[in-house]
Amino acid sequence: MPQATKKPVVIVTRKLPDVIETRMRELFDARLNEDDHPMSQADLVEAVREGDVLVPTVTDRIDRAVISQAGPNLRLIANFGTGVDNIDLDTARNRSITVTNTPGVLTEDTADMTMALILAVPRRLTEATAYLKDPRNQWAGWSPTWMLGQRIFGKRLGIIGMGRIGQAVARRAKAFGLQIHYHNRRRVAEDVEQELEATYWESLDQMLARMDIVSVNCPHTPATYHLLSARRLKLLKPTSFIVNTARGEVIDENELARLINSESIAGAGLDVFEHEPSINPKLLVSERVVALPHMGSATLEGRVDMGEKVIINIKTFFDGHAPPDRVHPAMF
Ligand code: 8YV
Repeated sequence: MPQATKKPVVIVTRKLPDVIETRMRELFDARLNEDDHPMSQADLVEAVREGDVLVPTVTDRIDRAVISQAGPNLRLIANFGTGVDNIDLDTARNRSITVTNTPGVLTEDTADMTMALILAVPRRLTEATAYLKDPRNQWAGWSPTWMLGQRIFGKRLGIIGMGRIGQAVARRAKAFGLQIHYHNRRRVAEDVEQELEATYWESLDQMLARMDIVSVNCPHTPATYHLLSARRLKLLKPTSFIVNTARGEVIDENELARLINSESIAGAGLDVFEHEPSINPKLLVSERVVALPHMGSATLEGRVDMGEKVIINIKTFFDGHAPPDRVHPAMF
């Protein structure tokens, strides 16, 4: 453990909210990214060679090649984000580097965005707005048969991943009259199931074939990579919609694009993509896809809360305690 008197060198890979950066400057020897340029793999290697702590985000690939070049002082990777699929946890553990994340504080914002997509796709919100704003169009006025979408109330929502965010989505969806179904590694506690009136499906395949809307809310791990594979996507009803605010890698994106364009799936609301920032162009051109640039947790309050969690994790670690949001590789 470094001397208590020496401020730890904390290298932050992206620009964070001002209030967080100010506090980091006070507490740590903070090296900040003023102009928010994404760091290259070479920059990241340089950072782990010099720092006591690295604070990466989802845009940084902290893989084996980076971690294995870490200097002797690097003791902590304090991720600014909940998902840790950007970090090679096994290599970090082998090098005795602690990894922390920021769970809990982005649950409600991400669930709001999920709900927004659950409403936006079947009710054709972005398609209708784009129509009105396009100067080539002249709206002829209301019509009883124009821009019809699908009713939300009474439909079946299948949530994949019933953790904090999945449950927060279920609470909202229930209030909109959706019937809640879910698939999870483990069945959730009985009182939670009762509160949400949720039906558990041990078989993801069976659930998929019966849902009207499917929402992906599980982390990306080796076990969930392409969980919605080409085979499973084909189980969906042609009238069904998919929403993903978790990680693009959980869905076979090429196959999803193909099935949407061939009208084998009714549409998708996507906040995340398999090869961010690249997006399959077939998804972008489809009227039946609502695409967002990974902004599920993009509220000012959420980003400040995430920054505070990062600070608490670093501070506790250097005060000699176990940081509250320590990530154990077995959890993922
Ligand atoms: C964050 C997220 O914006 O926390 C996560 O896992 O997906 C996002 O909401 C991002 O990860 C920040 O690094």
